[in-house]
Amino acid sequence: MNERAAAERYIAADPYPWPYNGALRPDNTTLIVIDMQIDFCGKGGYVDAMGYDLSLVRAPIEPIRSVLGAMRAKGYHIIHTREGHRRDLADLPANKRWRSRRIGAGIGDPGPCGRILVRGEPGWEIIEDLAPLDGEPIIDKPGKGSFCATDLELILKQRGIENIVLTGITTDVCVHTTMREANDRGFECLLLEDCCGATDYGNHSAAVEMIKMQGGVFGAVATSAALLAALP
Ligand code: C5J
Repeated sequence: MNERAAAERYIAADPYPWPYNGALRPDNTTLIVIDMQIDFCGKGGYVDAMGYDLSLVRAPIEPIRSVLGAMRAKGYHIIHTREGHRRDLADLPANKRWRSRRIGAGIGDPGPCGRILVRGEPGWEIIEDLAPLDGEPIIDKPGKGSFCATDLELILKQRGIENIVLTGITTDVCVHTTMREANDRGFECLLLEDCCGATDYGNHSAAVEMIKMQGGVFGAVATSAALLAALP
């Protein structure tokens, strides 16, 4: 085995072993935990107010906890995101507010966990089980994608990150939008399917499947077990 081959490391993934070039290292790889907030998976939050089954969006909590623990222990970068709006709602598009009110979960309106999806409110907080540690960047985003109107790309570039492991909720909305944004910027992306969840199981499955088309059009898909097995 030559030196280069010896240094290569891959995670068993579909449709190709990830990352494409075998350059999986703590210094160039980040885990991103997307929107694991009370509003998206807690009782009385935004998703609950819309009437969706919370068990689907809570299913990834334990798998994410395992991956987070392992990647922290190995010194990988860890980044968290939160979806939410300024308290004066200056960054809330009128159509987003209108649609949310139409389904009975008006963004900015009062609910059991405070004003829905508003920064600083109890429902906007990341759940305790997955609380960020000091030094782990938290990206506050007004939209679905983590790159839109945030400093995420600058932080990734400053840290020399090439590979992104995506986890969080919801698979078909914020996780997928972030994966697409990252992929278009040249980042090598992996989605951990059991570490994601959606408000509808069919949408979760479809979102996972579409990543694998065209040879991995947005990157690759693996399980938390495959990632844990690949960490040295
Ligand atoms: C949604 C998200 N579904 N975090 N946000 O509105 O996926």
